[in-house]
Amino acid sequence: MTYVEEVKAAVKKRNAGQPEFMQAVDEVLNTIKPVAESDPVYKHNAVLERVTEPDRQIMFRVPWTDDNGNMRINRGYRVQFNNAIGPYKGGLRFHPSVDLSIIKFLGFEQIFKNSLTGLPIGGGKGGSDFDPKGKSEREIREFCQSFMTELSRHIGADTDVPAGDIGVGGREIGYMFGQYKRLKNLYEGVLTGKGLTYGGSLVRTEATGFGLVYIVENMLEAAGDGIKGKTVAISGSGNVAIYAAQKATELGGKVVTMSDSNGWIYAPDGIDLDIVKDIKEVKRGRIREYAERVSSAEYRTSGKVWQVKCDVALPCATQNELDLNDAKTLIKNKVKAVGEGANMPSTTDAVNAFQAANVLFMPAKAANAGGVAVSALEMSQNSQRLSWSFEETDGKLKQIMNGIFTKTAEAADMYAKHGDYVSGANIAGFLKVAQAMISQGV
Ligand code: NDP
Ligand code: 2IT
Repeated sequence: MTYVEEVKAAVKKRNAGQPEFMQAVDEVLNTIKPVAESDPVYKHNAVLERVTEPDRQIMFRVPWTDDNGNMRINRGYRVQFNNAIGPYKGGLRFHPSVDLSIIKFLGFEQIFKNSLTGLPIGGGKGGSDFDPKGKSEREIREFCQSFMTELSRHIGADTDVPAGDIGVGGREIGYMFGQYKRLKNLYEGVLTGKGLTYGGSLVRTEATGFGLVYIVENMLEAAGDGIKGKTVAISGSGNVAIYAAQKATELGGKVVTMSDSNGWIYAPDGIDLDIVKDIKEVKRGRIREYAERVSSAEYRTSGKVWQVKCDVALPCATQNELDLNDAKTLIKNKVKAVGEGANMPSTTDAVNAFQAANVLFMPAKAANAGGVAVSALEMSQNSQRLSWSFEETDGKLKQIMNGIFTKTAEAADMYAKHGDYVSGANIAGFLKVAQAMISQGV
């Protein structure tokens, strides 16, 4: 058995019942074979065994009371995966589907994504199976405070810096920051994605979606093309989807779909984002309401956004939302480029199908790294006790995405195949972390 196969088998045995984590590990290990097996230094230092085993996995009980006075219990998680190149960094997800497998897949991906940004941040992820949908403002606040009461023991501005993810936005970060400050008597940049009046960075809200479109534009340009004039299908209607749609529109694309977990909208003339923002960011409503307000748009509850003919597809909702059938439909409809805004939104079969059909495909680790990159810029600003302007921060984001594209493309050319950005991102991300781990001897 080769080194990679040995480690894959051992990880599988040790982590039975964690399908998403295994999916993420298999993808990384399969693609880094050309480097991990070309030099005995990796096996000698057990680098693959070490990088697939979190430094620490924290699970805790989160008690809170609902509006009827009943006590409710959820489970909280923080997986501190790897801090070879900086403090643990990664989001918190509040969604009923959250379990250890999901948090570990996200934390594992985060190691390589954060490495690709070129900034000094390690990998971690956390969250809870708490469902924020339908909860009152008071219930959300109490849950966030209770969650932070335990989490605060494990994090710190130089230790582990969480941020948002699904179900965790500016409101939740605010409540958690307030509770941390109260418990620790410390005003420090322990969370990113904070409000602009208390240490947040301009562009953090937009960063993941903007960064996604910047790198998709880089990828199209390298193929002599661009987003201008393209029809764009987007899934999701949360933070990433909204700002991907905004930037794609600003660059001359036409965004025709968005979705949530109940259904999706098709707007053949292009989506009006002011209306989406009002529904989602202000009223916390459902995407269905868009079609109630815009008569030319349709709302559908069967099928998926991927059945609409498009040139560019940006999955921005959740893991494994785009499967082989969806990939086949997109390929049949002549999709040119796919950029993953969500983490691991395409199944392994779907990724293989896109690559076999020569569709330009930018994987999540590279494509959605803009969010965590601006989080790292927020950490820098907090340390300096300064705030940078929107233009300056957006300029840095653009530069970082450009750098990620270049590193990814070069690693693909050097170790895999021209245009194989999946291998390129995994290899470029891995090399830096592996070197740091070997140098530090732990
Ligand atoms: P939000 O909570 O703001 O939005 C999530 C969107 O995806 C909503 O429209 C939601 O619909 C939909 N969605 C979530 N889960 C499911 C599901 N199981 N089935 C169908 N639809 C679903 O989250 P974000 O926009 O922040 O995150 C979206 C993706 O981007 C995630 O994969 C996240 O990990 C990734 N990401 C986020 C970053 C960030 O900075 N926020 C950075 C990098 C990656 P509904 O409202 O019905 O639940
Ligand atoms: O998946 C991700 O990169 C995020 N949810 C953002 C993490 C962060 O620390 O900003």
